[in-house]
Amino acid sequence: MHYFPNVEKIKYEGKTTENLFAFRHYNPEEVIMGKTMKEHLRFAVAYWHTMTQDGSDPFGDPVNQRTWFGETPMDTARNRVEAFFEILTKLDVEYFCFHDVDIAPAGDSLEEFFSNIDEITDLIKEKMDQTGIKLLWNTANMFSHPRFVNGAASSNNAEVFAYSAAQVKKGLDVSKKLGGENYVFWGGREGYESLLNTNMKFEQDNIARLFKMAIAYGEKIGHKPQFLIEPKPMEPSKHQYDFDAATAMAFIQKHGLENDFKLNLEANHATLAGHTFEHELNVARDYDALGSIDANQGDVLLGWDTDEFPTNIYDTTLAMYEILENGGIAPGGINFDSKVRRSSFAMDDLLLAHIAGMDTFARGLKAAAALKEDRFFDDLKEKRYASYTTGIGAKIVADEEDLESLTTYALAHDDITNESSHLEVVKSRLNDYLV
Ligand code: XUL
Ligand code: CO
Repeated sequence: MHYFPNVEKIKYEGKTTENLFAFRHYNPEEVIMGKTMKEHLRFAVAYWHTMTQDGSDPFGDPVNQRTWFGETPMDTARNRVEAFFEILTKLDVEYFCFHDVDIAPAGDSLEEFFSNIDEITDLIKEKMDQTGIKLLWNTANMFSHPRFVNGAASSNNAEVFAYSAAQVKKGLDVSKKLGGENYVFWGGREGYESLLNTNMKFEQDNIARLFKMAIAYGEKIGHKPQFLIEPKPMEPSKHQYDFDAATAMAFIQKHGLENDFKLNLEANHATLAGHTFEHELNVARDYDALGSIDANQGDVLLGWDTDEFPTNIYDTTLAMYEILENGGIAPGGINFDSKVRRSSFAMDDLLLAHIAGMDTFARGLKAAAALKEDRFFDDLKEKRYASYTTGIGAKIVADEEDLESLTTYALAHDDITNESSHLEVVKSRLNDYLV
Protein backbone atom coordinates (compact mmCIF):
# COMPACT_ATOMS: atom_id res chain seq x y z
CA MET A 1 0.00 0.00 0.00
CA HIS A 2 1.32 3.44 -0.89
CA TYR A 3 0.03 6.55 0.83
CA PHE A 4 1.84 8.96 -1.46
CA PRO A 5 1.55 7.14 -4.79
CA ASN A 6 2.35 10.18 -6.91
CA VAL A 7 5.58 11.08 -5.15
CA GLU A 8 8.95 9.45 -5.77
CA LYS A 9 11.90 9.68 -3.42
CA ILE A 10 12.67 13.40 -3.01
CA LYS A 11 15.96 14.40 -4.61
CA TYR A 12 18.13 17.48 -4.71
CA GLU A 13 17.43 19.37 -7.94
CA GLY A 14 18.81 22.82 -7.16
CA LYS A 15 17.22 26.19 -6.80
CA THR A 16 15.87 26.50 -10.33
CA THR A 17 13.70 23.39 -10.24
CA GLU A 18 9.96 23.74 -10.84
CA ASN A 19 9.32 20.42 -9.09
CA LEU A 20 7.65 20.99 -5.71
CA PHE A 21 8.75 17.54 -4.55
CA ALA A 22 12.47 18.27 -4.79
CA PHE A 23 15.08 19.77 -2.50
CA ARG A 24 16.29 23.14 -3.70
CA HIS A 25 19.07 23.56 -1.11
CA TYR A 26 19.35 20.32 0.87
CA ASN A 27 21.83 18.15 -0.98
CA PRO A 28 22.45 15.20 1.38
CA GLU A 29 25.82 14.22 -0.10
CA GLU A 30 27.27 17.74 -0.48
CA VAL A 31 30.31 18.15 1.75
CA ILE A 32 30.49 21.24 3.94
CA MET A 33 33.42 21.71 6.30
CA GLY A 34 34.44 18.08 6.00
CA LYS A 35 31.04 16.45 6.58
CA THR A 36 28.09 15.75 4.33
CA MET A 37 24.94 17.79 4.85
CA LYS A 38 23.22 14.60 5.98
CA GLU A 39 25.85 14.05 8.68
CA HIS A 40 25.61 17.66 9.84
CA LEU A 41 21.86 17.89 9.96
CA ARG A 42 20.68 14.47 11.26
CA PHE A 43 17.04 15.28 10.49
CA ALA A 44 14.22 13.50 12.29
CA VAL A 45 10.46 13.43 11.67
CA ALA A 46 8.14 13.71 14.69
CA TYR A 47 5.45 11.02 14.81
CA TRP A 48 2.96 13.19 16.70
CA HIS A 49 2.68 16.18 14.39
CA THR A 50 3.01 14.08 11.26
CA MET A 51 0.81 11.09 12.02
CA THR A 52 -1.66 12.04 14.74
CA GLN A 53 -2.38 15.75 14.37
CA ASP A 54 -5.85 16.25 12.87
CA GLY A 55 -5.87 20.00 12.21
CA SER A 56 -8.47 20.83 14.84
CA ASP A 57 -8.04 23.96 16.95
CA PRO A 58 -9.98 25.35 19.93
CA PHE A 59 -12.49 26.83 17.46
CA GLY A 60 -12.50 24.32 14.65
CA ASP A 61 -13.02 20.66 13.82
CA PRO A 62 -10.45 18.30 12.31
CA VAL A 63 -9.61 19.30 8.76
CA ASN A 64 -6.61 17.19 7.77
CA GLN A 65 -7.16 14.72 4.94
CA ARG A 66 -5.55 11.48 6.02
CA THR A 67 -5.97 8.09 4.41
CA TRP A 68 -4.62 5.79 7.11
CA PHE A 69 -7.68 5.29 9.27
CA GLY A 70 -8.61 1.61 9.63
CA GLU A 71 -11.53 -0.21 11.24
CA THR A 72 -10.02 -0.41 14.72
CA PRO A 73 -7.54 1.84 16.55
CA MET A 74 -4.91 -0.89 16.16
CA ASP A 75 -5.56 -1.07 12.38
CA THR A 76 -4.99 2.68 12.23
CA ALA A 77 -1.82 2.35 14.31
CA ARG A 78 -0.46 -0.31 11.94
CA ASN A 79 -1.35 1.76 8.87
CA ARG A 80 0.38 4.75 10.39
CA VAL A 81 3.64 2.83 10.73
CA GLU A 82 3.44 1.92 7.06
CA ALA A 83 2.71 5.53 6.03
CA PHE A 84 5.32 6.96 8.41
CA PHE A 85 8.13 4.88 6.96
CA GLU A 86 7.00 5.82 3.47
CA ILE A 87 7.33 9.49 4.49
CA LEU A 88 10.77 8.96 6.05
CA THR A 89 12.01 7.02 3.03
CA LYS A 90 10.63 9.49 0.50
CA LEU A 91 12.12 12.42 2.43
CA ASP A 92 15.43 10.56 2.79
CA VAL A 93 15.32 11.29 6.53
CA GLU A 94 17.35 8.94 8.70
CA TYR A 95 15.76 9.48 12.12
CA PHE A 96 12.40 9.71 13.85
CA CYS A 97 10.96 10.53 17.29
CA PHE A 98 7.76 9.53 19.06
CA HIS A 99 5.75 9.52 22.30
CA ASP A 100 4.36 6.19 23.47
CA VAL A 101 0.77 7.35 22.86
CA ASP A 102 1.57 8.45 19.29
CA ILE A 103 2.32 4.95 18.08
CA ALA A 104 -0.16 2.75 19.96
CA PRO A 105 -3.70 3.10 21.34
CA ALA A 106 -3.91 3.37 25.13
CA GLY A 107 -6.58 0.62 25.35
CA ASP A 108 -8.52 0.05 28.57
CA SER A 109 -5.63 -0.66 30.94
CA LEU A 110 -1.92 -0.08 31.30
CA GLU A 111 -1.39 -3.75 30.49
CA GLU A 112 -3.29 -3.43 27.22
CA PHE A 113 -1.37 -0.23 26.39
CA PHE A 114 1.93 -2.02 26.91
CA SER A 115 0.87 -4.97 24.79
CA ASN A 116 -0.22 -2.59 21.99
CA ILE A 117 3.18 -0.89 22.23
CA ASP A 118 4.90 -4.28 21.95
CA GLU A 119 2.99 -5.18 18.80
CA ILE A 120 3.52 -1.82 17.10
CA THR A 121 7.20 -1.61 18.02
CA ASP A 122 7.69 -5.09 16.48
CA LEU A 123 6.36 -3.59 13.27
CA ILE A 124 8.49 -0.45 13.65
CA LYS A 125 11.57 -2.57 14.24
CA GLU A 126 10.89 -4.56 11.08
CA LYS A 127 10.65 -1.31 9.12
CA MET A 128 13.83 0.03 10.72
CA ASP A 129 15.71 -3.14 9.78
CA GLN A 130 14.44 -2.95 6.20
CA THR A 131 15.26 0.73 5.69
CA GLY A 132 18.20 1.51 8.00
CA ILE A 133 16.17 4.34 9.54
CA LYS A 134 17.03 4.96 13.20
CA LEU A 135 15.33 6.14 16.38
CA LEU A 136 16.64 9.56 17.46
CA TRP A 137 14.51 9.56 20.61
CA ASN A 138 11.32 8.41 22.18
CA THR A 139 9.50 9.74 25.21
CA ALA A 140 6.48 9.07 27.41
CA ASN A 141 3.43 11.28 27.06
CA MET A 142 2.75 12.08 30.71
CA PHE A 143 0.63 15.16 30.12
CA SER A 144 -2.44 14.43 27.95
CA HIS A 145 -4.48 11.96 30.02
CA PRO A 146 -6.66 13.36 32.87
CA ARG A 147 -4.60 11.41 35.43
CA PHE A 148 -1.81 13.95 34.82
CA VAL A 149 -3.99 16.91 35.72
CA ASN A 150 -1.59 17.79 38.56
CA GLY A 151 1.59 16.63 36.86
CA ALA A 152 3.40 13.30 36.45
CA ALA A 153 6.50 12.91 38.66
CA SER A 154 5.58 16.26 40.24
CA SER A 155 1.98 15.24 40.95
CA ASN A 156 0.67 15.55 44.51
CA ASN A 157 -0.73 12.03 43.97
CA ALA A 158 1.83 9.24 44.52
CA GLU A 159 -0.28 6.84 42.40
CA VAL A 160 0.44 9.09 39.43
CA PHE A 161 4.17 9.01 40.23
CA ALA A 162 4.06 5.21 40.15
CA TYR A 163 2.13 5.17 36.86
CA SER A 164 4.63 7.59 35.33
CA ALA A 165 7.53 5.40 36.45
CA ALA A 166 5.91 2.44 34.68
CA GLN A 167 5.60 4.49 31.49
CA VAL A 168 9.25 5.56 31.67
CA LYS A 169 10.37 1.96 32.27
CA LYS A 170 8.41 0.88 29.19
CA GLY A 171 9.89 3.80 27.26
CA LEU A 172 13.41 2.64 28.11
CA ASP A 173 12.58 -0.97 27.20
CA VAL A 174 11.33 0.29 23.83
CA SER A 175 14.43 2.49 23.48
CA LYS A 176 16.61 -0.57 24.00
CA LYS A 177 14.55 -2.66 21.58
CA LEU A 178 14.81 0.00 18.86
CA GLY A 179 18.35 1.18 19.62
CA GLY A 180 17.23 4.71 20.59
CA GLU A 181 20.16 7.14 20.69
CA ASN A 182 18.49 9.59 23.09
CA TYR A 183 15.56 9.58 25.50
CA VAL A 184 13.58 12.79 26.15
CA PHE A 185 11.76 14.16 29.18
CA TRP A 186 9.50 17.06 28.39
CA GLY A 187 7.54 17.98 31.51
CA GLY A 188 4.49 19.70 30.10
CA ARG A 189 2.57 19.30 33.36
CA GLU A 190 5.63 19.37 35.61
CA GLY A 191 4.90 22.82 36.93
CA TYR A 192 2.13 24.54 38.79
CA GLU A 193 -1.11 26.38 38.36
CA SER A 194 -0.85 28.21 41.68
CA LEU A 195 1.95 28.55 44.18
CA LEU A 196 -0.69 28.90 46.92
CA ASN A 197 -1.05 25.11 47.16
CA THR A 198 2.28 23.98 45.69
CA ASN A 199 5.44 22.70 47.37
CA MET A 200 7.89 23.53 44.61
CA LYS A 201 10.93 21.96 46.23
CA PHE A 202 9.10 18.70 46.99
CA GLU A 203 7.76 18.46 43.44
CA GLN A 204 11.14 19.10 41.82
CA ASP A 205 12.89 16.65 44.14
CA ASN A 206 10.39 14.04 42.96
CA ILE A 207 11.14 14.80 39.31
CA ALA A 208 14.83 14.25 40.09
CA ARG A 209 13.88 10.96 41.81
CA LEU A 210 12.22 9.73 38.63
CA PHE A 211 15.23 10.78 36.54
CA LYS A 212 17.60 8.91 38.85
CA MET A 213 15.39 5.82 38.58
CA ALA A 214 15.63 6.13 34.78
CA ILE A 215 19.45 6.31 34.93
CA ALA A 216 19.54 3.29 37.25
CA TYR A 217 17.18 1.26 35.06
CA GLY A 218 19.17 2.11 31.91
CA GLU A 219 22.29 0.82 33.64
CA LYS A 220 20.47 -2.32 34.75
CA ILE A 221 19.27 -3.25 31.25
CA GLY A 222 22.57 -2.23 29.67
CA HIS A 223 21.08 0.52 27.51
CA LYS A 224 22.21 4.08 28.02
CA PRO A 225 20.63 6.56 25.65
CA GLN A 226 21.66 10.18 26.12
CA PHE A 227 18.98 11.53 28.46
CA LEU A 228 17.58 14.92 27.50
CA ILE A 229 15.46 17.48 29.31
CA GLU A 230 13.40 19.67 27.00
CA PRO A 231 12.83 23.08 28.60
CA LYS A 232 9.68 25.13 28.06
CA PRO A 233 8.51 27.99 30.29
CA MET A 234 4.74 27.46 30.15
CA GLU A 235 1.92 25.85 28.17
CA PRO A 236 0.19 23.72 29.20
CA SER A 237 1.38 24.52 32.76
CA LYS A 238 1.08 28.11 33.85
CA HIS A 239 4.65 27.82 35.11
CA GLN A 240 6.82 24.93 33.97
CA TYR A 241 9.81 23.94 36.14
CA ASP A 242 12.21 23.39 33.22
CA PHE A 243 11.66 27.03 32.27
CA ASP A 244 14.64 27.48 29.96
CA ALA A 245 18.15 26.12 29.38
CA ALA A 246 19.69 27.95 32.35
CA THR A 247 16.94 26.83 34.74
CA ALA A 248 17.17 23.23 33.53
CA MET A 249 20.96 23.32 34.01
CA ALA A 250 20.55 24.56 37.57
CA PHE A 251 18.21 21.60 38.20
CA ILE A 252 20.60 19.14 36.54
CA GLN A 253 23.55 20.41 38.58
CA LYS A 254 21.63 20.64 41.86
CA HIS A 255 20.64 16.99 41.55
CA GLY A 256 24.00 15.75 40.25
CA LEU A 257 22.59 14.60 36.89
CA GLU A 258 25.21 16.26 34.67
CA ASN A 259 26.92 13.04 33.62
CA ASP A 260 23.74 11.57 32.16
CA PHE A 261 21.58 14.51 31.13
CA LYS A 262 21.82 17.11 28.38
CA LEU A 263 19.24 19.42 26.84
CA ASN A 264 16.85 19.08 23.94
CA LEU A 265 16.19 22.67 22.93
CA GLU A 266 13.21 23.81 20.92
CA ALA A 267 13.12 27.06 18.96
CA ASN A 268 9.54 27.99 19.82
CA HIS A 269 10.09 27.17 23.52
CA ALA A 270 13.03 29.58 23.53
CA THR A 271 10.91 32.42 22.20
CA LEU A 272 8.14 31.63 24.71
CA ALA A 273 10.78 32.04 27.44
CA GLY A 274 11.69 35.45 26.03
CA HIS A 275 14.94 34.23 24.45
CA THR A 276 16.19 33.74 20.93
CA PHE A 277 16.89 30.14 19.95
CA GLU A 278 20.59 30.92 19.61
CA HIS A 279 20.60 32.21 23.18
CA GLU A 280 19.36 28.85 24.44
CA LEU A 281 21.87 26.93 22.31
CA ASN A 282 24.65 29.19 23.51
CA VAL A 283 23.74 28.65 27.18
CA ALA A 284 23.65 24.87 26.65
CA ARG A 285 27.01 24.95 24.89
CA ASP A 286 28.53 26.83 27.77
CA TYR A 287 27.57 23.88 30.02
CA ASP A 288 28.62 21.29 27.43
CA ALA A 289 25.00 20.21 27.44
CA LEU A 290 23.75 20.84 23.92
CA GLY A 291 22.12 17.47 23.26
CA SER A 292 19.61 17.79 20.45
CA ILE A 293 17.16 20.28 18.96
CA ASP A 294 13.46 20.45 18.17
CA ALA A 295 13.28 22.49 15.01
CA ASN A 296 10.33 24.80 14.50
CA GLN A 297 9.47 28.47 14.76
CA GLY A 298 6.87 30.59 16.48
CA ASP A 299 4.97 33.59 15.21
CA VAL A 300 6.07 36.94 16.59
CA LEU A 301 2.47 38.16 16.51
CA LEU A 302 1.13 35.23 18.53
CA GLY A 303 2.16 34.44 22.07
CA TRP A 304 1.91 30.67 22.03
CA ASP A 305 3.66 27.54 20.82
CA THR A 306 2.60 27.51 17.17
CA ASP A 307 5.18 24.85 16.19
CA GLU A 308 5.52 26.09 12.62
CA PHE A 309 7.90 24.48 10.19
CA PRO A 310 11.14 26.51 10.17
CA THR A 311 11.29 28.81 7.15
CA ASN A 312 13.26 31.72 8.59
CA ILE A 313 16.87 31.53 7.34
CA TYR A 314 18.08 34.17 9.76
CA ASP A 315 17.13 31.90 12.66
CA THR A 316 18.39 28.66 11.13
CA THR A 317 21.72 30.32 10.26
CA LEU A 318 22.32 31.44 13.83
CA ALA A 319 21.17 28.06 15.17
CA MET A 320 23.45 26.16 12.78
CA TYR A 321 26.31 28.45 13.75
CA GLU A 322 25.88 27.35 17.38
CA ILE A 323 25.74 23.72 16.26
CA LEU A 324 28.95 24.10 14.23
CA GLU A 325 30.61 25.77 17.21
CA ASN A 326 29.47 22.79 19.28
CA GLY A 327 31.35 20.44 16.94
CA GLY A 328 28.02 19.03 15.69
CA ILE A 329 24.83 17.80 17.30
CA ALA A 330 25.38 14.00 17.36
CA PRO A 331 24.16 11.81 19.01
CA GLY A 332 21.30 14.30 18.95
CA GLY A 333 19.69 15.58 15.78
CA ILE A 334 17.33 18.09 14.26
CA ASN A 335 13.81 16.88 14.99
CA PHE A 336 10.98 18.67 13.22
CA ASP A 337 8.70 19.28 16.16
CA SER A 338 6.60 21.19 13.64
CA LYS A 339 3.08 20.95 12.36
CA VAL A 340 1.48 22.00 9.11
CA ARG A 341 -0.80 25.04 9.29
CA ARG A 342 -4.51 24.20 9.42
CA SER A 343 -4.93 25.45 5.86
CA SER A 344 -2.26 22.98 4.66
CA PHE A 345 -4.56 20.01 5.14
CA ALA A 346 -3.61 17.81 2.17
CA MET A 347 -1.57 14.62 2.64
CA ASP A 348 1.15 15.98 0.34
CA ASP A 349 1.62 18.96 2.66
CA LEU A 350 3.31 16.60 5.12
CA LEU A 351 6.09 16.10 2.58
CA LEU A 352 6.11 19.66 1.27
CA ALA A 353 6.40 21.15 4.78
CA HIS A 354 9.35 18.92 5.64
CA ILE A 355 11.05 19.80 2.36
CA ALA A 356 10.65 23.50 3.25
CA GLY A 357 12.11 22.92 6.72
CA MET A 358 15.01 20.83 5.42
CA ASP A 359 15.84 23.38 2.71
CA THR A 360 15.74 26.18 5.30
CA PHE A 361 18.15 24.32 7.58
CA ALA A 362 20.41 23.50 4.62
CA ARG A 363 20.59 27.22 3.80
CA GLY A 364 21.28 27.93 7.47
CA LEU A 365 24.08 25.37 7.47
CA LYS A 366 25.70 26.83 4.34
CA ALA A 367 25.50 30.38 5.66
CA ALA A 368 26.79 29.35 9.08
CA ALA A 369 29.72 27.48 7.52
CA ALA A 370 30.64 30.58 5.48
CA LEU A 371 30.43 32.75 8.61
CA LYS A 372 32.71 30.32 10.41
CA GLU A 373 35.17 29.99 7.54
CA ASP A 374 35.38 33.78 7.27
CA ARG A 375 35.79 34.06 11.07
CA PHE A 376 32.94 36.61 10.93
CA PHE A 377 31.95 36.34 14.59
CA ASP A 378 35.41 35.26 15.80
CA ASP A 379 37.12 38.38 14.46
CA LEU A 380 34.30 40.60 15.65
CA LYS A 381 34.44 39.24 19.18
CA GLU A 382 38.21 39.06 19.31
CA LYS A 383 38.34 42.75 18.47
CA ARG A 384 35.57 43.60 20.92
CA TYR A 385 37.31 41.93 23.87
CA ALA A 386 40.85 42.91 22.82
CA SER A 387 41.37 44.93 26.00
CA TYR A 388 41.68 41.62 27.89
CA THR A 389 44.60 40.38 25.79
CA THR A 390 47.23 42.88 26.97
CA GLY A 391 48.04 45.09 29.94
CA ILE A 392 45.65 45.17 32.86
CA GLY A 393 43.00 43.09 31.01
CA ALA A 394 45.41 40.20 30.51
CA LYS A 395 46.25 40.31 34.21
CA ILE A 396 42.55 40.29 35.21
CA VAL A 397 41.80 37.16 33.21
CA ALA A 398 44.99 35.51 34.48
CA ASP A 399 43.52 36.04 37.99
CA GLU A 400 46.57 38.10 38.98
CA GLU A 401 44.64 41.12 40.25
CA ASP A 402 42.48 41.90 43.29
CA LEU A 403 40.29 44.79 44.43
CA GLU A 404 43.19 46.68 46.00
CA SER A 405 45.56 46.36 43.05
CA LEU A 406 42.77 47.31 40.65
CA THR A 407 41.91 50.34 42.78
CA THR A 408 45.52 51.51 42.51
CA TYR A 409 45.30 50.96 38.74
CA ALA A 410 41.92 52.73 38.39
CA LEU A 411 43.08 55.77 40.39
CA ALA A 412 45.84 56.25 37.83
CA HIS A 413 43.63 55.43 34.79
CA ASP A 414 40.23 57.01 35.41
CA ASP A 415 39.93 58.69 32.01
CA ILE A 416 38.17 55.87 30.14
CA THR A 417 37.21 55.83 26.46
CA ASN A 418 34.90 53.20 24.96
CA GLU A 419 34.62 52.25 21.29
CA SER A 420 31.40 52.13 19.33
CA SER A 421 30.18 48.61 18.45
CA HIS A 422 28.81 49.73 15.06
CA LEU A 423 26.12 47.08 15.51
CA GLU A 424 24.14 48.22 12.45
CA VAL A 425 27.16 47.53 10.25
CA VAL A 426 27.46 44.05 11.78
CA LYS A 427 23.81 43.28 11.03
CA SER A 428 24.06 44.60 7.52
CA ARG A 429 27.19 42.51 6.79
CA LEU A 430 25.51 39.45 8.30
CA ASN A 431 22.71 39.92 5.76
CA ASP A 432 25.26 39.36 2.99
CA TYR A 433 25.60 35.74 4.13
CA LEU A 434 21.88 35.05 4.06
CA VAL A 435 20.98 35.73 0.45
C1 XUL B 1 5.65 20.34 23.43
C2 XUL B 1 6.81 19.63 22.88
C3 XUL B 1 6.78 18.15 22.97
C4 XUL B 1 8.11 17.52 23.22
C5 XUL B 1 8.04 16.04 23.45
O1 XUL B 1 5.73 21.71 23.32
O2 XUL B 1 7.72 20.22 22.36
O3 XUL B 1 6.22 17.67 21.79
O4 XUL B 1 8.98 17.75 22.19
O5 XUL B 1 7.17 15.68 24.45
CO1 CO C 1 9.47 19.61 21.41
